This record gives sequence, structure tokens and C-alpha cells, in this order.
Amino acid sequence: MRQTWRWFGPKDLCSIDDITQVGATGVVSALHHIPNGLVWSPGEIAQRRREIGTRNDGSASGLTWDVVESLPVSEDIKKQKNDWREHIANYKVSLRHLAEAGIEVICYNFMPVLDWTRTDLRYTVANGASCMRFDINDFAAFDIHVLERPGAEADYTNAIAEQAARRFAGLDDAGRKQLARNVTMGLPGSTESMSLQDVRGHLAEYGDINRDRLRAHFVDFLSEVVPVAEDLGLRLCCHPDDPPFALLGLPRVMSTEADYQYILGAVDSPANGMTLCSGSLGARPDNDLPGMMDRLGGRVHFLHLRNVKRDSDDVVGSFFEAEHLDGDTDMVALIAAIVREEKRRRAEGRPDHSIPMRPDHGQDILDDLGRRTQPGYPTIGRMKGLAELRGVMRAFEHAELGIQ
Ligand code: DNO
Repeated sequence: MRQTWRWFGPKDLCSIDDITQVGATGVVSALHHIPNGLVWSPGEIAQRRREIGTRNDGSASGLTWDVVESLPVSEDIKKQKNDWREHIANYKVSLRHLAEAGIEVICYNFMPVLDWTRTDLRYTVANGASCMRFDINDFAAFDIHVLERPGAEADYTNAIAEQAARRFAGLDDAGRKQLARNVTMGLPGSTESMSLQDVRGHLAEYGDINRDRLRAHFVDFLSEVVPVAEDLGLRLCCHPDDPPFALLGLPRVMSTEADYQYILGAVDSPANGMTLCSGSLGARPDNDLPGMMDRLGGRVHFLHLRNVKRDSDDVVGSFFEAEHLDGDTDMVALIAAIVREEKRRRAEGRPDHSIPMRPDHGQDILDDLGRRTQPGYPTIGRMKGLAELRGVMRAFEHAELGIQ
């Protein structure tokens, strides 16, 4: 596995110098300042590459930009409205520019309106560390009582709706505003954080788009961009829905193994691949992560290794982001499955036998606490996660003791 680290660009509180010390050799980054749907120019791409390759004192960092996360798919493309054809044309141009800069792995997602969604960005666990949490009762309180989405109550069980009413009644005005801010935080590093009115406007736009239709739009998008990616030698990899179930009445189409089987089969090319995010998929008890790696591994182009602890075994339920080796996913078994896949690729002579991974998210610990980093992206907590994962990887990759 190639050990990579997400970097949000020069504004990130974790510096390029820090990344060289945590032991990652590659960087995952994106041009968050370019509005979704527009072209990433060769000049902007080259500038980000220079920033990644340079330490504070001007010397070479030795780091390379290995993965783009994300080259965003615009809302117009997902809805097939307004400028969607132009946005797809722009997407292809950006892919060409990225290929010319030597970047091969491109992550994106196909979630309508919201990207990852949490209700609490600083949830304190027993040892004093903090992490992100999704609480279905708080989320329902937001949906039914803060956003006041028509028909929202019918989307929840009676037990959740009752809890939601209680939670909402217990919040003062500041608490309600904070909950709304947490839920609508959007993509970290992006410019698109949304007001309630924005969310209502976006939801209205999806009124006539059900799951089948969104899926068809996704296949249309892939049918256009995958042949281009294949010609350019790129590997596209779709990130799963986070959390992996429908929210706010919006359809979601990348939540389960069956969803991936469908999409990978619909446009059957090695350039159409998967970002296996164990944290996102692991929030559902019916997603078997090591098994998914065994069965879909040939098309996994990027790995987010993270763990969550679920409150219950309900498919739609609450969870918090656990330490990387704890939580409900058997991380050791998952890493074993990845190392097996890499071994298969080497035997087949595949040049992409070393799959880029990043320690996804981390708990805020020690000096992370109070630093107000991007939620989920503390330097020390992530470094601890990477160190733990690296230990397991090393053991499996050991020539005499491991799987190699
Ligand atoms: C959260 C991330 C996601 C991911 C996008 C990929 O921390 O894993 O925001 O970057 O969904 O498009």
C-alpha cells in the first residue's frame, strides 16, 4: 500500500513539513477553490504540485500528488439540468490536464446535495478525545423540526420521531443553530457550506429524481467520462455515500456492495473503480468490508481506512468515529484482504499493484484538542491512526511472516 495523507492546500493547519514527519509519501489533494463544474487549468494543477513538492524552507519535500480527492461532479450533472453537458465536457478537459500532470487516481462521489453528514463535529469519547458523530435522533430533529421538510416525519420510525421531538424541545436557539451548522457543514475545504434556505432550494430540485433516475444519470455520466479516463490511463474511483443510507428524502445510490456491483458492471472498464472507504460503508451492519475487498478488489483504486462504532445493528442508525483498529469493522481482516489483492496484482504484472491508502479521519487528541482543524482531520490523531495501520500492514507484508 502507498501511504498517503489528505492535504487541503496552503490553508491547511497541517503543513507539508508536518506530512513529511508523519511518514506518508504521497498526498491527496484537490483544488477546492475552483467552483464545481469548471475546468482545472494546467497552471492551477502545476501550482498545487509545486506546493506539495516544497518544504517551508524551499527545499524539496519528496512528496508527490498521488490522488485527486475530489474532482467534484456538479449538482447539474447529477440532476441533468442547466449546464450539465458543459460540465461533463469540462470534467473531461480536467481529466486530460490531470493526466498530463502525471496524476492517475481520481476520487469523486455521486451524493446529491450533501457530502458527508454528521450531527456532532466534536463528540467527546470516554478518554477525553473528540471525534465526529452521526446521531439519527438529532438528525431527525434537524430534518423534522429545524429544516421543517414537508413529510419528513414519515421517513423515520415512531421511536426516532419521538426522540427527535424530545431532542428538539431540549435545544435552545443556539443549540438549534449549531445542529443546523453541523449538518450542513458540507465538504471540508470547499466553499459550499449551505444555509437552510439553500438546502430547501436544493431539495426542491430533486423532487422528480428518484433512486432509479439518479442511478441512470450516474451511468450516463460514467459512459461519457470513463472512456476518456481509460484512454488517458486514469483510474476513477467513486467514494461511497456517507452515511450509507438515504437522507432528507434524497436518493443515494452508492451505499452497498450491490450498488457497487451494479455501477462497476454498467460501465465495465478498469478505469471505472471504487474508493473503498471502510468508515462510510462500515456504518451499515450489512456491509462486509473484508468480503467486499475480496470480491471487488480488482477495481479498488483508493482506500480510506477508518472505523466507526455503531450504537445498534439498525441499518439506519447512529455511530461515532472510533479509533482506527477499534470500531465495528475488523480492520486487521480488511488489511489482510488488501494485501492479498496487492499480491494478486503483482502476480498479474499490474502496474497499479500498490494501492494508495490514507488514514481517513482521526480523533482529536493531545495538542489537536482546541486547534480547530478541519473536522475529522487532526494531525496527531490521524498520525496515530496511520501508525497503527502501518504496523498491521508491515506485519502482513513481511516476507517471511506475512502474506507475501
Ligand atoms: C470526508 C471525505 C469525503 C470525500 C468525498 C469524496 O472526510 O471522505 O468528503 O472526500 O466524499 O468525493
